[in-house]
Amino acid sequence: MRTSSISVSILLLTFTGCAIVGFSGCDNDASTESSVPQVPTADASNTDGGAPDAASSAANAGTPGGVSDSSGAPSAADASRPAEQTLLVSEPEVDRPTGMVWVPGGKFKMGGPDGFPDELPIHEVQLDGFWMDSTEVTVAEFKRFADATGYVTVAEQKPKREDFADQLTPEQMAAIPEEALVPGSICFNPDFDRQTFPEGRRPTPAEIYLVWMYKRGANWRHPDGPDSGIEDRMDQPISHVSWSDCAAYCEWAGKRLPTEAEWEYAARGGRDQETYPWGNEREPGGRWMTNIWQGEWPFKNLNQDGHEKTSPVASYEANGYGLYDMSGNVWEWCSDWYRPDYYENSPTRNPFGPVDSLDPNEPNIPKRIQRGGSFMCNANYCTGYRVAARMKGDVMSGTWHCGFRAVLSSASYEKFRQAPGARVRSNSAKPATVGN
Ligand SMILES: [Ca+2]
Ligand SMILES: [Ca+2]
Repeated sequence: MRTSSISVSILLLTFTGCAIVGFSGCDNDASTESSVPQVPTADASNTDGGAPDAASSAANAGTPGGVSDSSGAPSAADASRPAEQTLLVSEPEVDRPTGMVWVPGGKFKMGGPDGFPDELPIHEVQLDGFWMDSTEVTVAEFKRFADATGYVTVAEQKPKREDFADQLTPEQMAAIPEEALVPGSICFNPDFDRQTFPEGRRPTPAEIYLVWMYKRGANWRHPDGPDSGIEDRMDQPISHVSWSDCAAYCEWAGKRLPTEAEWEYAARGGRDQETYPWGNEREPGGRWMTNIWQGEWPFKNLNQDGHEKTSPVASYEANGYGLYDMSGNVWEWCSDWYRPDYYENSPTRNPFGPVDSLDPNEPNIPKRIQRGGSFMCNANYCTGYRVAARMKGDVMSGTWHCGFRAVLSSASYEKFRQAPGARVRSNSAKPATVGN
């Protein structure tokens, strides 16, 4: 059952030609930062290197907007290491979860100087080590989950008029045309009006709507619409999944979504304040290192990297931690709520994000963090493929260019082993054991 709006603005724009509130497919607007009020978080006083209190950390991953909480967000167990303990660096001596790599604990400088205002201030973060999926979750892996559980994603369900109650007035809700209330998801609109879309300057958030459309029948089984399928995409990343869809997968797999800090730390691959997972040069030696958009977005995709849409995961080199596609291919959901001012208040150790969400462009829509950019990102607009770049999305909306990968804390290893979808490496010579 839907519990919140799905991409209400794109849906209404598609069916009525009128957008009421916005969508954040790729709208990181640098001009919004100065108007953001400075609201302290529950962990604002915890900037001395101590671990956040477990209870408050769990609460920090809380759920405004009526979105059900689940394993998408870190649990109290994940934050149970007291401040006086040294950071967990080395991988525990247990059977490694299948498809995951160990990201050793440590400290790093989070944020970057060359992007948007919400990437500042650069601040030190200390993290305990964790396992992370080496690739984005694939269509095949998500299908294994859906086949085992019968799970139905948000995009596969018919929206109801009352789903929009938090974002629209009663009059606006009543004006939604019946034909708009069909299952679907957000896709690129190749027929956008090229005469009205700006060239040579950054489009406004409202203008960005023009290049997206709510496509009926689009979902993870039909990524480009009802006439498309997944038979030839099993090794490609899942897309059209909402945050809650990802959380449901994580619950089944015994994992959780990464915090934003974990995601950026992992993406950096051990490099200090470099722009990309592989260094500072986007195309070293003229070689494309990731699946993004070449040419001027959204007019012309020159397709120089060989992939116009999603590419099979691990088509490009891994970073220093053995992680693939941390830049490009699809955006990846994180557990944190989005606030542009969070870095001013972030605790130092194992930050779990703010207690609530605020996108100044769309303050009524609860949004979670997305990271890493996608095949739709390019140099003349969002540059979301930089490791410091931040994005946010309506928690109940999937899109054709956002997926996810999961992580696992050492403290949750025993719970993981008991999860119905858990898998550990099959080549282990050791008997199955659980963490200490
Ligand atoms: Ca590409
Ligand atoms: Ca990615």
